Amino acid sequence: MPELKTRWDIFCTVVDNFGDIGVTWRLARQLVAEQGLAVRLWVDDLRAFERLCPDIDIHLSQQWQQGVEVRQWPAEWPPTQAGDVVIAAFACQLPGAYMEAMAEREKPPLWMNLDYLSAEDWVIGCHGLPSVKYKNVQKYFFFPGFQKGTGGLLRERELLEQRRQFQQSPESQRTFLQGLGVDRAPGAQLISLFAYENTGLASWLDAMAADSTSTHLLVPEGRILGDVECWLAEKGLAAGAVHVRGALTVQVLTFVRQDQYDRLLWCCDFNAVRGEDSFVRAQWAGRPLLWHIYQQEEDVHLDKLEAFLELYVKGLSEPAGEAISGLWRAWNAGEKMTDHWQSTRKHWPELEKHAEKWCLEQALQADLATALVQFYGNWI
Ligand code: TRH
Repeated sequence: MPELKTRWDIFCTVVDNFGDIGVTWRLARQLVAEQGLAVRLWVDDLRAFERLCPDIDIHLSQQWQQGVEVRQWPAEWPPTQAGDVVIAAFACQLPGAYMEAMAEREKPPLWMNLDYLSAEDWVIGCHGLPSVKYKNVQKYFFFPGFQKGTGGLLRERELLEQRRQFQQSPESQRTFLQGLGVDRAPGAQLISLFAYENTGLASWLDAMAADSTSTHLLVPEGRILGDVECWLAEKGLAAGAVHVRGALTVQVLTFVRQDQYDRLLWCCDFNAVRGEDSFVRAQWAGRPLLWHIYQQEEDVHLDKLEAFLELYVKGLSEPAGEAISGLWRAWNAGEKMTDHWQSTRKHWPELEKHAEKWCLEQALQADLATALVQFYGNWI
């Protein structure tokens, strides 16, 4: 008799942006491809999903994508058997009828909340602890993280090897960029920009335009575009637009597929990223980065920013650490970037080496999908 696969249900409500679906889709794919599990991904907003994965048919209530059973999370919940493992992403509330189905199982499922990523120390103490209980079903906290004792980061098994091969092949990079309509100007540094609205952008663009080195800035369509338009004094920017100001070329790209976005990051010398998933992917790119953190009430996001910086600058010389921290803090406060960018540029070779080292150190931890499977293995 063939062995029955463990069945995992992942629930995702798209609060805003792409991080919720970005993380859960990546996790679901990896659990299928690398752990051989049967995964159902319940998503309440297939339109957001479609942006990351254009193969999604937004009209279907059930479809298979890369081995993952994708289910539209309907307002009217259908009778459904609960899985062996249930993941509620980012504290989303499961349908009441599904909770009943969990409680009705002969053996209750492992129920976990996959939390937001944070580098704060308290995460280590809370990772894996029991949370609330529904009838006989116990929920557990599962925290991603950068340090030992956390659930780690999402990282596909072949990711770093694929990245290494791609970065060693100028031909692959050229072909990929050409596919996006990008012709990298010789000698220009390539920078990608994915961020929320930011009042600091104009000063950063000023600095790049006035620089002695030329820069080719690639901006996938999104929330930062309004600030780019203001700076260029050009309305209605759309994919394909290219504008040159001094040493800076600004090019707008279409929002690419999630797997292509990795390649874009791997091509660039520097990546401005945001939220959660792109932030992690930029770290796996092994290149210096700038993080625009997702703003939270009472500025709690600033503690998260500081906690990450504290870890990240370890191993950097003091001036280089101060330069990159200053840049990140200014960006997240929407402040003037000019001086911070110049200081960062001064320490470029050190920051480049450090980005690769940080990536390899992080890769020593078990990846998040493996850690989840190990957690389940220890629990049964
Ligand atoms: O979209 P985000 O701002 O998502 C945020 C964060 O996750 C935040 O923590 C959360 O609270 C909030 O959503 C609700 O940034 P993030 O996490 O980087 O997600 C973006 C996803 O989009 C990521 O999976 C990469 C993907 N992407 C593409 O697929 N193509 C693209 O062209 C770009 C720019 C991104």
